[in-house]
Amino acid sequence: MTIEGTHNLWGDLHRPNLTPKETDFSIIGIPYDGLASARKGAALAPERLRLWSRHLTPFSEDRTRLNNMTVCDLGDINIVNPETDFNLIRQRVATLPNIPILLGGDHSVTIPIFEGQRERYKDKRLGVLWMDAHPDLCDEFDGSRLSHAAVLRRGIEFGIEPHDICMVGLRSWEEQEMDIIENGGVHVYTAADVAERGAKKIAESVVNILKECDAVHISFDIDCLDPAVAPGTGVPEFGGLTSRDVLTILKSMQGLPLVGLDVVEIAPPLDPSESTVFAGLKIIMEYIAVSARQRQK
Ligand SMILES: [Mn+2]
Repeated sequence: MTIEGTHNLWGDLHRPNLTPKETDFSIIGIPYDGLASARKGAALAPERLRLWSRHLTPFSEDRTRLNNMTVCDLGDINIVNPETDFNLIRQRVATLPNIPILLGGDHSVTIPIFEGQRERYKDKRLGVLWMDAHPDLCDEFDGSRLSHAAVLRRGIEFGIEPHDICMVGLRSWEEQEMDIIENGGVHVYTAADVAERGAKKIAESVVNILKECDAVHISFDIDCLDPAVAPGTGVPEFGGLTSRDVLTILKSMQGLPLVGLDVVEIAPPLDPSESTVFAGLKIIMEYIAVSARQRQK
């Protein structure tokens, strides 16, 4: 099936003739789902995200014009053996001159992303906004330390301080995660907290914590959303965030030193409507809009 776009790649923001140094964002696909524990399919996300990005308009929902923001789509990094190939991701992230937007893939690909960001901002305080139904704080899962359930645990080992981590949307737990969750100093905002206190209040609290950091990376697992709106994901968890919660939280990050985004666990084959792909695209464009608004100020 060929689908002609109504716009060009990334809602016309992609500049095929410019390098990362000359653009605001680098987009990199990582079509890998070999470390997903339940259902696979996330390897197909970069392709579908790019395809439908041609139907985006260069505007955010609040009518911020995005056309002064530029994107360099660097294509995919292919992973065959994560033990060795994850290094390609770490290296790329560590040496980029602009802001990376990475398209998973299962969440395991964020392990080398964290490692690369840690390297790039090595003398700085790197904070993380972790949007996910799951903490991914297992030491090992399914026999692997690179599992998509061990991502944030590895991140902490790379030197991200637990008190610089805000986790939003949590609602599923493993026993081996409990010590860090309860005594480790990470900031936990469950999906129930967001429903009860409201996304705005939660976002204010997150910003108050992360504004102390020199650099903030957002890791966005699509399963933080309720499966009613984003069913195309490996491990859907009932009782998630609403679309509006997510957009409110993203928009509220304005003013923070944002240095990267990954959007992971979108599994297109598990959602024939492709609403989950479109949710991912919205998150990417609204992330770009935060920078666009900042620039206009
Ligand atoms: Mn998850």
